[in-house]
Amino acid sequence: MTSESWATVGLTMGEPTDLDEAGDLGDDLIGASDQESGYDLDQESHRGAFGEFGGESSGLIDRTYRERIVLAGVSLGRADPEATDASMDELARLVETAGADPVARVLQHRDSPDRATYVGKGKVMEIKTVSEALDADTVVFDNDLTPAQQGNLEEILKRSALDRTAVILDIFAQNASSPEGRAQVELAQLRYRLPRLRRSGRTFSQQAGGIGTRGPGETQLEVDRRRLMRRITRLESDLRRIRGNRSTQSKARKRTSNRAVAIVGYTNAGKSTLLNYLTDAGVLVEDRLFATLDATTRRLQLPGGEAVFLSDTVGFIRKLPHQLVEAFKSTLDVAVDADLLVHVVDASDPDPEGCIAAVRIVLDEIGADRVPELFVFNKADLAPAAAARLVDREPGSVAISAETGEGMDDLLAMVGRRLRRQTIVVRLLVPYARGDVLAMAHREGEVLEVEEAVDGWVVQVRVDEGSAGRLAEFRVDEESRAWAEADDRS
Ligand SMILES: Nc1nc2c(ncn2[C@@H]2O[C@H](COP(=O)(O)OP(=O)(O)OP(=O)(O)O)[C@@H](O)[C@H]2O)c(=O)[nH]1
Ligand SMILES: [Mg+2]
Repeated sequence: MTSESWATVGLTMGEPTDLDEAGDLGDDLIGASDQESGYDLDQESHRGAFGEFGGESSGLIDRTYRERIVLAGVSLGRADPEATDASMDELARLVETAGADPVARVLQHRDSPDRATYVGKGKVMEIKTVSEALDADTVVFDNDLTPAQQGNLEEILKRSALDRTAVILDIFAQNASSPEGRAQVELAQLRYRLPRLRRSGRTFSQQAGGIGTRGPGETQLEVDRRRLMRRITRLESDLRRIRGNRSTQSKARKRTSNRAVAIVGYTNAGKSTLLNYLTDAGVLVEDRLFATLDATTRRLQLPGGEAVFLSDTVGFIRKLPHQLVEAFKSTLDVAVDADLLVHVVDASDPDPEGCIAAVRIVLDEIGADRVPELFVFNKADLAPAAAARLVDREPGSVAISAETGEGMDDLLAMVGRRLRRQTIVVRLLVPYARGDVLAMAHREGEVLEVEEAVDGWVVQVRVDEGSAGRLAEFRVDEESRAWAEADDRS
C-alpha cells in the first residue's frame, strides 16, 4: 500500500474508498448492504434508529412520508433561556436532518425534571393537545428521557416520545456508509434500545412507519432481548476484527515518521471542506449535520517541505449521546493519536463559544484533551467581524475560509510551526557500551534510523526539546555543532 492509499481509516475491509457514494445512502441504513460490502454482518440485522427490532421484517425506517414532530424542551434551574432556545433550534435542525418536519415547540421552565414524565403533568397535557391539533406523529424531547419516562409519556400522549439522543442515533444510522461506521452506529442503537425493550408492545406502538415506530409486541420480549444481546456480541467481535486491521495500518503510518494532524470540531463547521481544500480528498461536504462519520486521512505537504497526515473526523454536538462517543471511540483514535488537533470553529455560528465548549467535553471524554490544539475560525467569508474577534481573543489562532481559501497560507505555516516547536529530529552517536542511551532514545522519542558505525550506533531520533537536552552530549547533528561552536566562541 502506498502512503496515500491507506486513507479513510474507517474502511479497512478491503473495500475501495468510495466516499462520493455516502451521499446517496439516505435510505441505506445499518445492515442494508452487508452483502455488497463483503462485510459479514448477521442476517438478523434490523435497521434504523426507530425501526422494528427483533422482528422478521427488515424494519427499515419508513421515510415514505415526512413525520410531523412536536418539539418539547425544558430549561432547568437557572439555565440561560437563550441557551435553551439555541438548543431547540438545533433540535429542529436535527429533526429535519433525520427527515421529519418540526411543526410546533412547547417549552417549560422547571427547577428539576419530573421523575415520571420529565415535564410536569400539566405540560404533558398541553403537549398532547398541541399534538392532536396539529396531527403530529411524534414528540421529540430535547433532553434525555429515562426508559420509564419515555414509556409513561407515550402512554399519556398516545404517540411516540423520543429524545435528542434517539434522533442523533437515527441520523448517524442514515449517514453511516463504511462497514465500521455502520457497525458502530448499530451497536450504539442497540445499547440505547436494550433498556427500552420492556416498553414495547403497546397498542399505539403498532402504527406503521416513521421515526417513532416501536417494536413488535410484549410477547416477543424475551426473544427480542436474546436476539439483541446476541447481535451486540456479534457486532463487538466484528468491530474488534476491523480494528485489528486498522492498528496494523496505523503501525505502518508510524514507520513513515510523518506527523499526524487531526481536524476536529462541531458538526457542520467545515472540517471536510477544509480537508478537501488542502488535499483534494473528495470527501462529501454537505450543509447537513453529521455528514462525515468516518475518519479520512490524506497526505499533505507543508510549505516547509515536510509531509503530514491530515485526518477529517466525525463532528461533535451539544449533548452528544454517550453511546455514540463510546461506539465511535476507535474512529476517534485519530484525534487521540494526533500530534496536533486543528479545531475548526464556525465563526458564523451564533454561539461559537458554546460549540467550542461542546467539542472540548467530547475531547475530554475520549482522552484527546492533552493533544495540542490549534484554533481555526472558519467561514470568515460569511462572518469576517466575528472571525476577527475570535482570533483576537484566542492567541495563536487563525481565521480562514475553507470555501474561498482565505487564510490558508497562514494556517499551513502555523501548523508547520506548531509541529516543529514540539519536536526536532536529532542525530546521535551512541557508544556501543551505552545501550541505556539507545533504550532511552527508543523510550522518549521515535527512532527513525539506526546504523552501526565504527565507534557506535548512529541514531536518528525524533524527540521533544526536553529529551533533546538530555541527549545533548551524544548529539552530532549540524544544529548541535553550531551551538557547540557558538559556546566555544563565547
Ligand atoms: N460560506 C462558507 N461555507 C462553508 C465554509 N466551509 C464550509 N462551508 C459550508 O458549510 C457546510 C458544512 O461543511 P462540511 O465541510 O460538510 O462540514 P463538516 O464540519 O465536515 O460537517 P460534518 O461532517 O457534518 O460534521 C457545507 O455546506 C459547506 O459548503 C466556508 O469557509 N465558508
Ligand atoms: Mg464532514
